[in-house]
Amino acid sequence: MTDNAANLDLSDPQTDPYAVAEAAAAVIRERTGVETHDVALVLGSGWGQTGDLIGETMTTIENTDVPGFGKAAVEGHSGTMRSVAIGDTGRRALVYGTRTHFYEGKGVRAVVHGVRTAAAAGCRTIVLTNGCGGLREEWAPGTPVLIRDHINLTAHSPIEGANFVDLTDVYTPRLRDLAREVDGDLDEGVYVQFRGPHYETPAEVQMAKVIGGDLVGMSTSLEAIAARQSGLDVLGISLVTNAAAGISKTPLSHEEVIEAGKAAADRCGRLLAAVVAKI
Ligand code: 8IG
Repeated sequence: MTDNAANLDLSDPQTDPYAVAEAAAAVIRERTGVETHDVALVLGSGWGQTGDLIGETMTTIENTDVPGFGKAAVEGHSGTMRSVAIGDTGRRALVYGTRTHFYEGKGVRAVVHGVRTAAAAGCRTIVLTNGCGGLREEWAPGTPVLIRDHINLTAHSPIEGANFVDLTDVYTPRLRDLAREVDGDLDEGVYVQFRGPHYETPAEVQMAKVIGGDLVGMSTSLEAIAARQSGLDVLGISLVTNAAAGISKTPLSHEEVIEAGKAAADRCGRLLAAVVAKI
């Protein structure tokens, strides 16, 4: 291995994660032939098909071909990223078919690498989607909800060193307004990120409710923090794929999550496509 290759290993504390993001962005530029991507999207559980409605896929890249990216760890996620032409706007979206979750144990740098790569590739905005548990009974499985704010219960931060990033408006108000222009029925909620990979106990779900949460999941918050540090505007949208534990009477299953995603694909796909066209 050359020194250069060793420097691109995100799990090595000596590695500069921003250098890896620059290297990843260079591969994306080379493979797509596009100098600048404008918007990045992370497609979480249940959002897999929705990327297709944004526009024409111009290039598909295997994650394993890009420095710092690994294989997909979860069934229903795909290990590729795509460069999508946004309608006929001349703008490009960088669409990640999967994400690295904190519970995979690869470290926070790996979790936020896609965000930093998006910024290095020129994106000014990132759309973070996820599948999650809902705490409000009126949110039936398959309901998309805008993330208004988050509570990060991972006890970790993607920020390194004494960098006091302001998180007053993590989820850009203007982008939430824009999403509501597209779909006036969209509710907003506070997303609580747990470490996972187990789902919460009913007591933990009640705790999330008491501290101000509306949605429980295993992603997004750490990515949103890194996005703000990189100067990206953030739109967060959760798809409630199940009622959180103890909120409904049936136990949670990964199959239920996949099914709710398929059922909601149409509404979510149209929402994403319309929002991305307006960003
Ligand atoms: I999909 O109920 C999905 N992801 N923590 N809790 C947590 N993560 C989730 C849930 C849930 N559903």
